Amino acid sequence: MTFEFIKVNAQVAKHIALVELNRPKELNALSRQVMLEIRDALRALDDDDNVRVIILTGGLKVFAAGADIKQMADATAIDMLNIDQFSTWDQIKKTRKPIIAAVSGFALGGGCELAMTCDMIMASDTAKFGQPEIKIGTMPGAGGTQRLTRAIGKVRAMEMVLTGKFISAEEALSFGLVNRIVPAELLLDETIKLAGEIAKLSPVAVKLAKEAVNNAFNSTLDEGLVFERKNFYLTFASQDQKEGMAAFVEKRAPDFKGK
Ligand code: DAK
Repeated sequence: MTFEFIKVNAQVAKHIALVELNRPKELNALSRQVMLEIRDALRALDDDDNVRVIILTGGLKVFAAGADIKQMADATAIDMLNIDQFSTWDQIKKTRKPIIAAVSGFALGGGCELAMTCDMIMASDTAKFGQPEIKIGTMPGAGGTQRLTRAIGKVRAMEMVLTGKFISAEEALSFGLVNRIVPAELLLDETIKLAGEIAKLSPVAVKLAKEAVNNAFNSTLDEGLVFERKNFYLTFASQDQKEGMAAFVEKRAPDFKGK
């Protein structure tokens, strides 16, 4: 897969794909083209049976400084409506395999929203998160008011969204926005390690479990429990469940095939 503004390595490690934003001069600003490329890459990787986990990163200097302000500056509301960028963002949410964001440097505006749309966030010690749209006369438009609030709670989200202030990696960790902090030079290795733990497991169970966790945001507890139960039953239709339990009983390592 070759793109202009992202680099894709479908096997950066066994069953692990890496998608790296590559628009350094603009601090990885998320232009329409960048978002379309991310959409296309994720679609292809979701369909690739050799890939079990996807890592999304901006490299060590910056994750992404937000949507491309220069591209948006003169747009009308109807331009925004007609461009319908949300369908590209929705693809990220629709990806069935786990996506781990590896964030170093700024993750601002759409960049913070992009990281939050992923399933987990690994942060380097230089990571900075923010929703600064308010400072340029607008507000978050790709989930910032919703996902951030769910992740860190109302008063903290309110302060970030209403003032535009950035938070450090340490604050992000203590607020529950990121999984962990690692030194910048170890970010990719540590993220691959986390991805590797998941990639060893049953891809069927992983997909169903991801879907069930995400469903917690869209349902009441009782609805979520029913959804979870159905996905749990479904794992028993997989060869992977038979293999996993047989391997436990036979005291050997399981060999999951994703069937
Ligand atoms: N867009 C375009 N260019 C950007 C950019 C951005 N978001 N951020 C930085 N750049 C460009 C700068 O213009 C500069 O370009 P040149 O002047 O060299 O041509 C270059 O990157 C380097 O930036 P700086 O010189 O400013 O670098 P500094 O280290 O001094 O400052 C900074 C770094 C990240 C603090 C600063 O660049 C900054 O404040 N950037 C803007 C951050 C921001 O406000 N982000 C939120 C943008 S609004 C939607 C989905 C999502 C969104 C909206 C709609 N739909 C689905 C419809 C999201 C909206 C946003 O994210």
